[in-house]
Amino acid sequence: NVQSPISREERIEKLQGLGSSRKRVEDARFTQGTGNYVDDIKLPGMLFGDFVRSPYGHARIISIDKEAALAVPGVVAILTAEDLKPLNLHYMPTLAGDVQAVLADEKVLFQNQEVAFVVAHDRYAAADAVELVEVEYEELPVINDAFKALDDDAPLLREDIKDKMEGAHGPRKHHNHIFLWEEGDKEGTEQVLNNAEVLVEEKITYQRVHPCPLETCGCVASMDKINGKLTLWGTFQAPHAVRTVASLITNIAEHNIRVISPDIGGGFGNKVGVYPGYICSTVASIVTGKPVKWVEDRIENLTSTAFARDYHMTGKIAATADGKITGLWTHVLADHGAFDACADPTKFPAGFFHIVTGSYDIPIAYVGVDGVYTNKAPGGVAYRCSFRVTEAAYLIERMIDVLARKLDMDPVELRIKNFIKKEQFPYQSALGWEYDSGDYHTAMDQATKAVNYPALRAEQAENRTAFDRGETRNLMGIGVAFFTEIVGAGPVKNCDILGLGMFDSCEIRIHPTGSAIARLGTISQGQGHATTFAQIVASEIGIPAEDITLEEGDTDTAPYGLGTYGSRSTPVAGAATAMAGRKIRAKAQMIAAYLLEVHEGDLEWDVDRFQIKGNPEAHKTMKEIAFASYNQAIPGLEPGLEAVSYYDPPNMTYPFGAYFCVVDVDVDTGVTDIRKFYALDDCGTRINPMIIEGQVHGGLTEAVAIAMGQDISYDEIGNVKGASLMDFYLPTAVETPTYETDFTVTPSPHHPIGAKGVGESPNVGGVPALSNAVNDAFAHKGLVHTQMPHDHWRVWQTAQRLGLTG
Ligand code: PCD
Repeated sequence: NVQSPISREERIEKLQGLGSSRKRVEDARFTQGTGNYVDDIKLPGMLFGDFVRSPYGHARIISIDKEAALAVPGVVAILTAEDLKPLNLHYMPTLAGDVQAVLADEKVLFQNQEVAFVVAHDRYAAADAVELVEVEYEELPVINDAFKALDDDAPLLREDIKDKMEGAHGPRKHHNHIFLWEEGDKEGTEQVLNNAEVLVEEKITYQRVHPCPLETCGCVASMDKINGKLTLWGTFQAPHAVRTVASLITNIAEHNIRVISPDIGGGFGNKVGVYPGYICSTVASIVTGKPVKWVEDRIENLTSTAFARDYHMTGKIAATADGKITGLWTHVLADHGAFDACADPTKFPAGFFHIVTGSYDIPIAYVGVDGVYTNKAPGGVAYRCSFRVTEAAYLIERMIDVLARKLDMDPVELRIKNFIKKEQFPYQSALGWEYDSGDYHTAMDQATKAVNYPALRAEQAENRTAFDRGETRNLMGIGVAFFTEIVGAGPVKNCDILGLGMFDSCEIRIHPTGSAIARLGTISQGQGHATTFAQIVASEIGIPAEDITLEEGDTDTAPYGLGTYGSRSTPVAGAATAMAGRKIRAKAQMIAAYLLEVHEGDLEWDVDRFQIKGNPEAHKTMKEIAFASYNQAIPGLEPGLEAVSYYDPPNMTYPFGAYFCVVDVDVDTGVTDIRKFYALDDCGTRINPMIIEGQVHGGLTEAVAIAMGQDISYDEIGNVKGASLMDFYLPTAVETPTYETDFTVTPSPHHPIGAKGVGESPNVGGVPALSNAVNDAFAHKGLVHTQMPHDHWRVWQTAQRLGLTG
């Protein structure tokens, strides 16, 4: 062996492994318009599908007349529930154990519900024909207020299950009731509340919002009748699960179905569920023998595919007079819309809402969640949060501020006083979670110093005096939030979706010349997996990241995995990647031992090679080992160098963060300027700091969107408001504030490289930080809580209610 020409530092640098801000490899194609999205797929003879949708929120379908529509040149077929019935496909199972109408059967239950599917030679003919399908409706009374859904005289929404008083999650107590889900110690908590020195109670609503990926949902279904194979390209965040579900509901053998998620233009939870468009396109392809494409427009996306939140929460906190929290009681009235299509692990109909004790050491707690049906679109996805964590974080972080006001205590001080301490980890929460790791005091300390918190409060005091003297019309608000996320679903023993355990996978193949391909069960939607997961492989096996191709999303080639949502890719598939890398390294060590004629135990790993302990000159690089594995007959070893790992995480990971936000509210206009936003995130070991920063910026911008404006509401006759980007708030660069990011590193003790998820954290922490800031602006004027979104109109109304407007 010759002396290595480059230094050890240079060798590390060359790998671009863990911790390197490697540039995103996918951006060359994204920024130059050569991405391959679903709508870019064009197949010979391809047909186009489009939906006839209900204009009513609740109505009986009297008749459907297709005649005029069928006469439009280019129209091939029109499907209705009647056509799907013989195939038993007019209803499909939802992820939450309910069923959802694929095409409305006798009744429509929300505005823009799918009623008929027109298939034509081009998009235009399909759209023309949609206009000509004549549906006669008889309007029925609408319920869009979750609080009225369980009234005795509330109209019956779900006729299809009216006699089914046992739902997927236990007994239903009313015809519009879905489930009651409870966790914790109800009686014990109530006792603590009854004896509390201090008690606060607040009703806090997290409004209905909608993830708004730039690319809407869509698919192309292509049934090849000759070989019996169905190929389904689509905007799927969980391609393998889609394949299994498609097989179960169509009875096409699973090996005859190939699901491909091509490039995806943002997911944010919107692309987890199964939508009628996928089923209708598949049926239409089977019927016509042609490929069929269906792609939603923006209004269809905002009004019919999965919504998020719509949680009406009540929180009660018991505390001692000096601010030690002694108990937390919560109830949620969860509005699930017309069908329960929430995307949560099967055993958790309210997702991970029971992380609601947050970052605090609360000895006793109770959660009760009642799910109800209303005349709204189905869904209930984790819009940039891990299964209802953002609702939980919002509730506890607002309630802590409410308690701070009651005690006349500083909200930062109150948080610090109740934090789980470093030495308490792993920490068992009152609601059953085991927090893997955390160091909250250090993070809060770093954050308060970074923003100079005392100076901000002093400035605010001056601002308030000036306001009262009439010298300014702006009120300064300071918002703090300290959140704990729970990501990486998750242990197969308690997390599954439709019976599929939530493990994930990675397969790595090293080629003879020392480059590699890695395939994962996850699917990037913009997160940059091709960049970051190659970095994990690089650090584990010593091959430069640029020599590793990363592939996801094709069920014919990728190992089975449960997909990308709930910030699970890094905690689960990222762990599988490290483990697969370690299997390869173990075999490489045997090969190196053979080549160097020593015992395996005499070797040590160093960056990109095995070297003889105490004699680093004698070594074999991974590149040399890779070639040898294909070139030499090594006694006792199979040729080749590859490995696969299916990883079932022992626990979830618990990233956390300290966020500060400063706003200036103009009381005469309600215009709220986000003057400062500081975000400290701890996601354990950081794979790519640049990507993390991008993830934090993106998540914070979605937090601004939600806290400051997004709202999917309905009027009393069932019309959905916020159905287009004219009404639904999507911040542009103009409204987006400047963010300061920061970090601490508390590695996950059970993850092979210590990494936790980060993609969702900024949304989980960002929303309460913003809302707390707006509420804080008015705190000295007697405001305890005002509902989101804090758009100009609502903020102005608050100012007016408090008598502050001119
Ligand atoms: N990372 C790093 N480090 C660490 C962590 C992480 O570096 N420590 C990175 C990774 O690798 C990636 C990212 O970062 O790349 C992220 O990650 P995560 O956290 O693990 O996550 P994922 O799984 O991958 O993903 C998911 C998420 C979610 S969930 C959401 S909503 C969103 C986020 O992601 N989405 C999106 N982000 C994003 N971005 C973009 N661009 N796009 C999109 O769509 Mo859900 O549940 O679905 O609601």
